[in-house]
Amino acid sequence: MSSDDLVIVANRLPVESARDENGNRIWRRSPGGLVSALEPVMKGANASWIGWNGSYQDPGSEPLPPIPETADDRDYSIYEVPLSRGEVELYYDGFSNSALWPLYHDAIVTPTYHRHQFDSYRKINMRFAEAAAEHASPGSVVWVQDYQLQLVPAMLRSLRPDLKIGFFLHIPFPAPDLFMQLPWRREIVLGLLGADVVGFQTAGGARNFLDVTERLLGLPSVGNKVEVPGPHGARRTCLVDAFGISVDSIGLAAKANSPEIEDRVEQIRADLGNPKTILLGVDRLDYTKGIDVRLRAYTELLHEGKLDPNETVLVQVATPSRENVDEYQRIRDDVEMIVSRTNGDLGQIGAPAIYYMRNSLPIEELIALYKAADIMLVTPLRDGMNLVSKEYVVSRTDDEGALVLSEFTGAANDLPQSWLVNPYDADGVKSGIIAAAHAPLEERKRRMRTMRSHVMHNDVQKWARDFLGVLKRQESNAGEAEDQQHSSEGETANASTSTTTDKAK
Ligand code: GDG
Repeated sequence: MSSDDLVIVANRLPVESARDENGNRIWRRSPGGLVSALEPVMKGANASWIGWNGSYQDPGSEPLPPIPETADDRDYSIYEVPLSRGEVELYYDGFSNSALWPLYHDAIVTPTYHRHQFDSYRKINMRFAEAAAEHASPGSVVWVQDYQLQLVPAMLRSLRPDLKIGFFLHIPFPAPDLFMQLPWRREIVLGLLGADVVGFQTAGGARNFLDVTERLLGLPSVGNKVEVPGPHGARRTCLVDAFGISVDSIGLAAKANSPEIEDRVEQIRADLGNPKTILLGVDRLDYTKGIDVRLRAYTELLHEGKLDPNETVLVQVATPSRENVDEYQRIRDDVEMIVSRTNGDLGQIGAPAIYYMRNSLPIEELIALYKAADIMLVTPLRDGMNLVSKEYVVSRTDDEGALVLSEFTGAANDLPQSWLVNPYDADGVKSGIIAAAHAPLEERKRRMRTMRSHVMHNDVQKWARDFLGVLKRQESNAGEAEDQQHSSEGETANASTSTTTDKAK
């Protein structure tokens, strides 16, 4: 078994299983920003990626072909963490997406807390920590990603005190009063504090985390550092900061400038009937994204005659997501009811008011849609960052287009030249859309140029380099194993500290 100097630990692997045109199982690169973000920093490093391959591994389930050692331009190793259907239900659909996801998004829907789901979360986090402990070479850097794996840093430190451990949370960290709902709040905070650097999308998230650290554990911060007590009176430092994620700006802009995409933009506009104004939404079909908010605002504007249905269309791409979780079925029903009502009331033969696609499209098609859209609608009720807004901006190499953006996204900090709206204020969203639609071309261009320049200079590769740079500079905490037997109120961490240390290299 090889040992690696940079280990990425994420719920999902950078490859996913699919079928080719002959129906054969193949592995292909997963879509999404994290892979593009991390591949450049993994190149040249002795690197590996640890995660779940997205398929249930139960006795009797269809065996998948082994993931090839190398594929395309990949030059890092991949290690799979197997999960059964039952484990995915408890750890992923359950605790991660029915407790943590809604809680961390301002409890837009009510989080549900079940002990057996948290037990599974703890068990699976240990499985990931053990895999990382097994594959990391002595003194190497391990970067743990996102809310599904918040216990991994402390577990991994107890298994491998020699490692430099970083953690990045892709979703918001909630206000302290909300976080305090979580029955296992102490265990989660202690889990994160096992890292040398804990990164958040925004300064607000970092502040919230430092607040709960003080409230729950009585550990004050000095600047952005917390002194964490270890075993035998030892102390180590955990650095907490904001590192706003971004997109592969150069790669996306290059695609946006390709002649194939230019042709596709023309064709899309023609297929939509060459309307004066195309509005666009692109989101996972998730209740945090405010898809219903923008559809309602648009429908009202059509009914009120503030937008002309003969000159305007809205295209909404809604990528299927987490369909085993009840609340996702509910938001799908809500969205589809609005679409069908609006089209029933206002659509004409060959000219619906809303084009709705519940589909995952190739990235090239998304870029063509971004370039075809006069107004991009990004209206989440809460979003850690929101990459769609940044993808739109870097795709607009013509400097045209207008972005209507929710204040409650991390991206709002980076893109203040957008038309910022409060998604809870229906009239405010409508005014934002109208202001963007009526803004003079020069003003739109000025705003877009500034935003594009910002995202071009602050791309995802910079995000990864910045985080890893801070992690590598962080004073060495090596050699101080964390006591893993933390007890939270009513719950005891039963993470084993001994079973796998012999596997560590
Ligand atoms: C989480 C946080 C944070 C969407 N539909 C298709 C497709 N996508 C791609 C987009 C974009 C990505 O998925 C979505 O990223 P977002 O940032 O908008 O939202 P989440 O999925 O909720 O991401 C978020 C992010 O992590 C990164 O830290 O910004 O706050 O919630 O890249 O383009 N891609 C393709 N076809 C689709 O149909 N190819």
